[in-house]
Amino acid sequence: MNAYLASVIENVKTKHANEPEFVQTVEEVLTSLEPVIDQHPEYEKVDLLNRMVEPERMFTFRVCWMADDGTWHTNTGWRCQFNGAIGPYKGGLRFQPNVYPGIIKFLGFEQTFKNSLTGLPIGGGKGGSDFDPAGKSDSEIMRFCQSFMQALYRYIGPDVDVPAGDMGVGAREIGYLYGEYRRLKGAFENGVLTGKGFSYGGSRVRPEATGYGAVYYLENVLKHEGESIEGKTIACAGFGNVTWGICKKAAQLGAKVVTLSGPDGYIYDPDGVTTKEKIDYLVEMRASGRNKVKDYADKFGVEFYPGEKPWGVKVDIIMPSAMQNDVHMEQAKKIVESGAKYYIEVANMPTTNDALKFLMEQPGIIVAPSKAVNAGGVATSALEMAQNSERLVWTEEEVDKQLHQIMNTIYQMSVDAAEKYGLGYNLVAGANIAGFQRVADAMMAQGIF
Ligand code: 2IT
Repeated sequence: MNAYLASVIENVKTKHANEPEFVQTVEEVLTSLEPVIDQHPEYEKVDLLNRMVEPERMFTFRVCWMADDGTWHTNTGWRCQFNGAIGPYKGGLRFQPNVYPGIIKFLGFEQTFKNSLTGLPIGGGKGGSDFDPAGKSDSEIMRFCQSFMQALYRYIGPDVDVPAGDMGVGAREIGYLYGEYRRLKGAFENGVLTGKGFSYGGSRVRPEATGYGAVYYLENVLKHEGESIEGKTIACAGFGNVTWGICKKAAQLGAKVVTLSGPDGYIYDPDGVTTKEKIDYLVEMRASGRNKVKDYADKFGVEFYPGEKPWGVKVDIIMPSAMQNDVHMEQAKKIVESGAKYYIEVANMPTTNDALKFLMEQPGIIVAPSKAVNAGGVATSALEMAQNSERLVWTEEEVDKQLHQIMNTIYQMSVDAAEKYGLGYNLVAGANIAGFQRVADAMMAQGIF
C-alpha cells in the first residue's frame, strides 16, 4: 500500500484505539483512495490526509432532564463539526444508549464524504446523546430535547452547523429541539435544523427522501445490468423511517420488500410490505416505542424469526437499512449462498470491512455503498435549507424531481471517478474518490489550518 496512506491509517489506529467504528470507516475510505494519493503527490506534501481524519472541533456537554416521576437524570451530548470546507456542518443527531465519541466521529467522517457527493454546499457533522428514548413518555422526550438544545444552541446556526435527525431523532424531536432554539434565540431562524414539520419550514418529501433516494440509486444500478425494478424482491432490515421510504417507493414501482428486522428478530412477508395499511403500520410500530418487529408478524399473520437476521433469505436485492455493522462475515457468506445479485448498503456502515471486501470480490454480486445510496436524505435536507433561506416552499413534484436528479448524478459521478482511476465498475471506491475530491480541492484552496 502507498506508504503515506498506510502511515495515516496507522496514526488513526493508534490515536483512536478505543474508537473501533471510527478506525473502521477511516480504513475503508482511505484504502480506496490509493490511486488518487499515488497520482497526486501534492496531498502528501501538505499532509492533507491527517487533517481530514481530525475533526475541526467536537463539543461534549451535559444534558440533565427530569423524568415524569420527578427523578433527575444526566446524559452526555456531543456535536462533532468534522469538516466545513464545502459548507456549513450538516448531519444528524442520534439518540441511542450506545452512542459515544467513536460513533459520532465515524458518522461525522462518513457524512463529510456523503455530503460532498451530493454536489450541494454542505460540510460534514454529526451529534447525539447516549440517552435512550425507548419507553420514554412524550413529556420526557420534550424535556430531554429542550435540555439538549440549551447546551447545543450556542454552537449551531443556519450558516454554521445544521443538525437533523438520525436514529432516535424524528420529526417530533426536531420539533421540540427547534422550539427550544427559537425560544433561546428569539428569532425565527428555522434553517438551523432540517427534518422539520411542514408547518414551520420542513420540506416536502424529506420524510421519504432517504428511502426514495436509495431506490432511485438502485434503479441506476439495475439499468446498468439491463434490468428493471419491477417484480424484484428486496430484503430490508430495520423498520424505521428509511426502511419505510424504501417500502413505499418499491411498492410504487412494482417491487416488494419481503423482510423487516428489529432487535427482537426478523419477519418474512412473502406478499411484501406493499399495501398502504402495511406501510402505514411501520410508522405506528416506530411511534409505539416498543421497538419490536414481531408486532408486524402478529398483525399481518406472517412468519417471525426470533433472534435472527434476514440475511440469507432468498431475494433479488439486499438492502441493509438498519444500523452499523449489521452484516459480518457470517452473514455475508449466507448472502452469497442465497444467490442475491445486488447488495445495496443503506444504513451508515452496515457492513464490517472484511465482509464488504468479501462481497466486493464475488463476481456475481454488485455492491453499492451507503454513503452514496443514502445520500438522498441529507441532499433533501440541503433542499430544505435552500427553501428556508429563500423563505419559500417548493412543491412535492419539485423536491422529488431534484432528489431524483441528485441520485442519478451521485451514481454517475461514482462510476466516472472509479473509471478515471482505472478501477473499473467499482461503486464503493468511486463514491469515496468522488466525495474526497471535492473536499480535498476546497481544503487545498483555503490554505492550511
Ligand atoms: O445519516 C444521515 O445522512 C442523516 N442522518 C441525515 C442528515 C441530515 O442532515 O439530513
